[in-house]
Amino acid sequence: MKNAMKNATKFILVPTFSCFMVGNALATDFRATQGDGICPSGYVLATPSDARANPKQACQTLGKWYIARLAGGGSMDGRGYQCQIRDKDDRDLDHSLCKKADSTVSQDNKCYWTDWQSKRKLETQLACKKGTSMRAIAFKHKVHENGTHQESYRLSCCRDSITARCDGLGWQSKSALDTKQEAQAVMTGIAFKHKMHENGTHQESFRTTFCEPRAAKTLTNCQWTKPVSRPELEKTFSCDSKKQRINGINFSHNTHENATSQERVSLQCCDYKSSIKELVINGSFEKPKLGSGSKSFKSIPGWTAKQGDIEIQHGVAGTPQHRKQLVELDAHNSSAIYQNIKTQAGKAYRLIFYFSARPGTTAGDNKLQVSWGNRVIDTIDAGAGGKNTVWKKYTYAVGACRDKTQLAFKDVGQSNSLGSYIDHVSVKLIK
Ligand SMILES: [Ca+2]
Ligand SMILES: [Ca+2]
Ligand SMILES: [Ca+2]
Repeated sequence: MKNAMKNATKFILVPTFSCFMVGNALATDFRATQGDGICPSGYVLATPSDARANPKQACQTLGKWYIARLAGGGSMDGRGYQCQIRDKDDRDLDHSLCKKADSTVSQDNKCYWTDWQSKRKLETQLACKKGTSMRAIAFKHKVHENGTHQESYRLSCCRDSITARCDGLGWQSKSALDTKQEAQAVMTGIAFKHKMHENGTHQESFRTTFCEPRAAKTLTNCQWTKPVSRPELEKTFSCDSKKQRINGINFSHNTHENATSQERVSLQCCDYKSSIKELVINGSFEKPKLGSGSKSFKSIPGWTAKQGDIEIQHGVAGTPQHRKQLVELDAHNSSAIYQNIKTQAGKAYRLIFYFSARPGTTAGDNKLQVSWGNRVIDTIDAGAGGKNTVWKKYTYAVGACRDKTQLAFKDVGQSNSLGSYIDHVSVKLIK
C-alpha cells in the first residue's frame, strides 16, 4: 500500500541564537521561492543584472540567510550575507529569486534544452553548460524529398553540483562507443563526427565529456536502459528516474539481409546522490533493524532518549515515509529524543523531517515540539490520524553557533503510548 503524502512544505527561518535573526520583507516584482531554479508560473528567474539594477528590493525579497539562484547559474545572498550577487555559483541552492515574466523573457529554469543541432554541427562539442549535467537526449530524423535524410540532436541539461573538473574522452568509433563507465563522474556532453570515405563507406565517431561532482562516490547502481529504435528515439530519451544521471550512451547498428540497417541506442543510468553531506545519523530510524513489530530503546544509533523511550516501529500501524521503519514519539509515555549534530559556528543549515499522525488516533495525540540548539523552534500538530499515515514535510533554515548543535523532538500530545510519528530527518549545510 502506498502511503499518502502531502507535498506541502513548511518553511520557517529560525532565529537560533542572537547571531541568527529572522527577517522577511516583500517586494513587488521579485519573488523568492524554495528550490533551485524553480519559479512559479508567470515568473522567471531574475538575472544577476536584474538584481544589480535593484539590489535593495531584490535582497529584501530574500530571507536573511537565503542563497538564491539567479538566471544563468548565478546567485544572490540574503542580507545576512550582505546581499552579495554572483554571476556563477555551482552549489546546489535552496531558493530562487524570480521576477514577473514578460512575454519576451524566456524561462530559465533548473533544466534547459540545447538547440537542435545537425550531425554536421555536432562535430563540435554538444555539451551542457558548466555546472549542469545531461539528463536527456532527443533525436529527430527528417527525410528530404531528394531522398537524403538529416538527423538532429539536442540535450536536456540540469543544474547539478558539478565542478569544473571535466574531461573529454577521445573520438571513438560507433563500435567502441560502448561508453566506459567513468567512476564518480557524470556525463555532461556528447559529440558526433561523420566521415565519408572515398570508397563510399562512411564512418561516425563520438566523444563524450565527463565532469566530476564535488564528492566522490556519487554514482552507484549503473545500468543500461533497453536499446530503443529510431522511431522511439525521436522522442526524448532519458533515464527512468529523476534521481538518476546519464553516465554513458551506446549505439548499436544492425545491418539486415535486405541491406537496410537499424540503429539502436541505450543509455547508462546511475543512481546519483547529492554530494552535500547528510549530518544526521540514522535519520530514517532504520537502525536497529526490526524484522517487524515495535521495540523500545533508551538509545539507538545516532539518537538518545531524553524522556521516555525511543519506540521504533516496522509495519505496526501506517507506512513509513522512508524505507521500512519510523519512530513513534509516544512509546509507553510521551518521549523526547535528541541527537548532537556536528555543525560549524556561523553556518546555516537546512533541517528537514516528516511528521504524521499515527493512524486511528485523535488530534490530541499528535503534537510535536522541535528544538534546535536547546531552543524550541516550532510546535506543530499533525491532526487526527486517518487510515494510513499522512506525511507532511517540514523544512527549516537554522543557524549554528557551536561545533555541536542539539536537535531534539518531543511529543507534547497526550501521554498514552500512541501518536506523533516522525521519519526521514535530515540536516545539511546551506552555506
Ligand atoms: Ca524510516
Ligand atoms: Ca507507542
Ligand atoms: Ca499520545
